[in-house]
Amino acid sequence: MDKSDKKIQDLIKKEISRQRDGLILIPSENYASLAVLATMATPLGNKYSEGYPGKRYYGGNKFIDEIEKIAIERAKKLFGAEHANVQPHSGSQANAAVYLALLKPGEKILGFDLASGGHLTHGSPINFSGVFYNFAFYGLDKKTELIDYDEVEKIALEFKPKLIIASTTSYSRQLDFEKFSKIAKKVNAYLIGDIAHIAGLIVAGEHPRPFPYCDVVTSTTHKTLRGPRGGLILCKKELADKIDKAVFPGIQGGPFEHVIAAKAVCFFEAARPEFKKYQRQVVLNASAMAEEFKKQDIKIISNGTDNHMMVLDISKLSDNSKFIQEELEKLGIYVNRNSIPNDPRPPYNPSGIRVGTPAITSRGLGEKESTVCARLVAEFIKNPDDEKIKERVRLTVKNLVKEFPIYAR
Ligand code: DSN
Repeated sequence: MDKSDKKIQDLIKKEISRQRDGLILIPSENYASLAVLATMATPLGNKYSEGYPGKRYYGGNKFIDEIEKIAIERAKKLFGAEHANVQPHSGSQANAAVYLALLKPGEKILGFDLASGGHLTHGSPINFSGVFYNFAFYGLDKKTELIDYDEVEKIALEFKPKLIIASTTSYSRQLDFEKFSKIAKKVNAYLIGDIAHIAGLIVAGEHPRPFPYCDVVTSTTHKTLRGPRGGLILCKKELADKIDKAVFPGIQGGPFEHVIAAKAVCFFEAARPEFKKYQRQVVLNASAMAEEFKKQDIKIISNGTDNHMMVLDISKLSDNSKFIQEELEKLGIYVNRNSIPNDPRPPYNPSGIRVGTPAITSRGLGEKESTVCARLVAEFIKNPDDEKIKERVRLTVKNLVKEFPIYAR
């Protein structure tokens, strides 16, 4: 590696140390394997490959075609999909391509409310989705804080969307794709499963599969799937052509072939038995955390978790989730502040804290340690000025990252 750009080299080293020396509880983050990281750092990124395998607009794509074909086949097999497009640069791009493929501007989409568990690209007015399409939203039942499928059906029957989105950006319970599909069929809408968060769980059998219920599935590859930063679209055969055209030339130009190769490596790793074991542990760890938060009287939205994450409602304990997030960061614990359903507070300083277990599980922490992490976070939230608690957090983080190293020096 060229060491002449010392400024950037130093900052990269510092960032690697930060990732090594902290406990990442942000549920959308993870540690990609060294094989995935090495694949991204190859000259494959030099190549222009607009188009698809066997039909490119540039020469020299003989090997790139082979790589992309392998990535596509592995993705199809992993998720039981009829078609895969591995080119989307991110989950947001994947969603943008799906809307472009299936809708005209102004047509109707039924999305999951952002504060209840949805995503910006599911119709937020400050996102392209909310600007270009006509959205209605379903949220969570006020009492149970679960998706109420009867309510979803009621809204769908009134609104008559052309597309319905099922997703879990901050929803900690399982999605019932079959129920969503019945509703979509009743109103003659497409069903899209945005599995960006739960893709790894699905592959490992820790969450029900979206196919055959969804028409299209979008995902990222860097969250529970533990691959490179990127997006993915899977769909039924009859939609393949529309989806491919929407990705290129619809919204993207040259695909990132170095990332596509890394996606192929990630799919290879995700098909191995160790991956199944890892995902099981992710879920067990999240469940252990949830139990401890409950013991500590911290309210969890939806009263627990079935997956890798949960949102803590800290509105009775603090009016400053931003402060909690920033102070925990100083102690070596990374969480992210998050809105809660019907949040009276603004998104920049909302009433919730979102935590999850993919990253700590990648470094080997188990249920015992996850319980310890939850206890520390809970104690800190309840007593943010207590120096003794802060010191305990600092020391425990130091010991845990030493006992469970990642990206060994
Ligand atoms: N930013 C991602 C997350 O944290 O869930 C969603 O795009």
